[in-house]
Amino acid sequence: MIAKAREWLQSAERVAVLTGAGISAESGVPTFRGPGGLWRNHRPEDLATPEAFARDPRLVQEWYDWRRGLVSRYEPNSGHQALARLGAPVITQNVDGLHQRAGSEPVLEVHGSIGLAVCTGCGREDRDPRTLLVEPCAGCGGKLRPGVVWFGESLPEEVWAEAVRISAACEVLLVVGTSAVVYPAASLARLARRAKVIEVNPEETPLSGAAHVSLRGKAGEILPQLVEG
Ligand code: BV8
Ligand code: ZN
Repeated sequence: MIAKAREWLQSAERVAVLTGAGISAESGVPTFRGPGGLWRNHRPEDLATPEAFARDPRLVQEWYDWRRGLVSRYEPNSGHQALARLGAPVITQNVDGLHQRAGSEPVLEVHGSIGLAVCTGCGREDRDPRTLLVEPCAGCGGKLRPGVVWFGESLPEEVWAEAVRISAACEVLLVVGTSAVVYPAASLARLARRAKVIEVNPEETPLSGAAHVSLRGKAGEILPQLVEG
């Protein structure tokens, strides 16, 4: 199975990668729906929404400040590094920036970036990791929010359009570490009509049946075997 998947990756002209929280699990980042999927006693679906921010902005800002602090301490793992060596475009649902730090290029962050702070008052954007969302905007005193896509919010248009274009054009789509339940990101694998789909995940997902090869295992162990060098 791995030999066949490696052969497809080696011989394809156009490869694309789609990743989810599972690829960052071995870096220590809790996944959303796994056993460690509770983020400091909060379910992401409860706090990663505009309604939660409207209801209790400080709770949501503190939760993201806590996550931003965590993410700054994580390192890319051997799975991120193997994908950087592969050199294919990475479409990621993750907001932790680990693909970029491993050297992947381009990285399409369809759910935004937790490293970005955006002012809901004047729209000012700030990538300084020391910025605290609980502090008012330095420019206008407005409330800061994380530059991520919340549930019920639409995805960044240009990034999404590019992700759709790359998925539809690729010959091999490598899907790593996603439970494939969040839409529209999960629909990208179905958009890759002409592609051979290789899934890497320790568990079965709704995508496993449609994948041409579904490799049961951890990204940090399997990806280095798939990517030579
Ligand atoms: C939108 C950023 C509309 C924030 C996130 C009912 C049915 C279908 C859809 C919906 C529905 N009700 C609502 C919806 C839409 C909703 C949705 O899909 N909900 C789901 C929960 C049903 N989607 C939205 O709201 C999207 N927007 O639809 O807007 C619209 C349209 C037009 C105009 C206006 C509005 C926005 C979705 C984005 C939400 N933001 N994150 C933040 O991070 O705080 S989503 C969040 O979950 C993450 O970003 C992640 O992307 C996403 C999915 O999680 P995964 O990445 O897959 O991670 P998960 O923990 O689930 O799975 C981990 C996997 O890794 C597992 O399979 C595990 O086995 C595996 N794994 C574990 N260890 C390893 C491993 N794999 C490899 N190696 C390992 N070591
Ligand atoms: Zn402002």
